[in-house]
Amino acid sequence: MAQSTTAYVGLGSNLGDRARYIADAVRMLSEQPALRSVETGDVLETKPLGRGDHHPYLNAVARVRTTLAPEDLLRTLQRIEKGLGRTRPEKWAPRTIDLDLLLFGEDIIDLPHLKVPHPRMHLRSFVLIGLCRLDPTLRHPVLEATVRELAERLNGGDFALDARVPQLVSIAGNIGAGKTTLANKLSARFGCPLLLEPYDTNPFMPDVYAGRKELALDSQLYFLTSRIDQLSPDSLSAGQIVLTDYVFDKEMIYARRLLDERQLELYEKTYAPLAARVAEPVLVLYLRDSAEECLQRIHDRNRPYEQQITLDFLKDLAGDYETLFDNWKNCPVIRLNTPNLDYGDGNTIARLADHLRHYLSTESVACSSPQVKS
Ligand code: A4P
Ligand code: MG
Repeated sequence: MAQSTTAYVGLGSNLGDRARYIADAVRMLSEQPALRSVETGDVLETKPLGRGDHHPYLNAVARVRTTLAPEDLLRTLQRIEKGLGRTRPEKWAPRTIDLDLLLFGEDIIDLPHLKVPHPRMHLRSFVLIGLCRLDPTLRHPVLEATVRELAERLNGGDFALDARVPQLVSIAGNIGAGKTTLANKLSARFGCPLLLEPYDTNPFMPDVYAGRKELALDSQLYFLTSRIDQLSPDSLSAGQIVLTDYVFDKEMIYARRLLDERQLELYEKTYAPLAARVAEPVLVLYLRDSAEECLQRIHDRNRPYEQQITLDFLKDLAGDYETLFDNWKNCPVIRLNTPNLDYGDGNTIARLADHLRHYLSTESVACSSPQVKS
């Protein structure tokens, strides 16, 4: 008897009687002699991704057991699409039904007409949530993460890759979490520019950490203006991978912690119009570690002005970062635990870089030779 495999199919409809097309497609899947145990999760209404002017979709995910080879399963899906009136006037045109092969066992397939896992599934909550309902422990064989972990990175959002914007990857996390070390390793791996925080050149910061609160506003404005320079649309090219060892939004976190009420009021007025002009990251890497470990690293690296930093301050910052990324809607966030990262092992960095590429548009990416700007 032919061996059977568990495969997952994404269903989408945004034309005509959408619920009917989804139900008919599920019925037609169940009627295929080579497909067994067809199960579907909930049908979700979703905003049209990539083409905001289109009608909303109904999306669902189905699990099937099949004895077909992956290419034959794709042909079966295309036959069902045709039977339900699917035409292909242009890419991403409204469709009565779209059937995508999401996963085929643990197979990785890279043929011109068939890519499995589906190359955009990890960017779509409506796919990942559907998969989670069927089996949250299911693993993505390329990204080496469960569908539940992949869904958590999206915070309920759906994302499309877009080569028209800078492919800005921001590394975020507490002081001493290892952001700059990771940023250096990844930029060497990608061969792409790295924008570093101007930590050592901020003339006010040592005094602020030493308790001179009246200079906190100057210090914050110094950071703000340098970040605006680094992240202004004039400094970055469309499609180019760029790394930063900070996330711009940390500015408000630090401002709220370090400024008094009057300073904060003035800062917020300056911040709002400038913040509207900076490039948004397409991906955040959020490095997490305990406040105790971060403090230990701060002591070990022994920058004189940082030695005043207290454990309580680091705990407060850690809480602020958690809140920021619990509510983050702008792009996927990959949470990494610093203790699990072996920076010395080239393989760890190579694998991480390979995974990250799936969150970036690599279409016509102009990646220049490595360069460091601060
Ligand atoms: N192909 C390659 N790999 C696969 C695969 N794993 N499964 C080839 C299915 N087909 C695969 O597909 C184009 C070609 O991809 C086929 O010839 C096939 O050999 P298509 O279905 O003809 O065209 P499409 O639908 O425009 O492309 P695709 O890849 O299905 O698009 P997507 O990525 O599914 O995007 N917004 C919401 N809210 N919900 C949606 O479902 N879908 C799209 C379409 C856009 N926005 C959406 C949704
Ligand atoms: Mg399709």
